[in-house]
Amino acid sequence: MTDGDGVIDIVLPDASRRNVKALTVRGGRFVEFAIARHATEVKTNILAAELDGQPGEEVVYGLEDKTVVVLRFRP
Ligand SMILES: [Ca+2]
Repeated sequence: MTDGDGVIDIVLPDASRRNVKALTVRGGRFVEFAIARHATEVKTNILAAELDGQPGEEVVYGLEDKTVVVLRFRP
């Protein structure tokens, strides 16, 4: 995923699958810059795609309770 700053970021669930973390690389290290906390587990793959026509990809995934989540990141 890219939020438009030119650095490729990583979005992934944590071990509980209820929190989705966004990581970027700064100074040669992974740095967590955002977290989305949910009451139920992430059930689907996590996809990055351009959805809104604004700079930076959006991230889409589904939860166990059938909620579809769209995250927007801005640099
Ligand atoms: Ca976008």
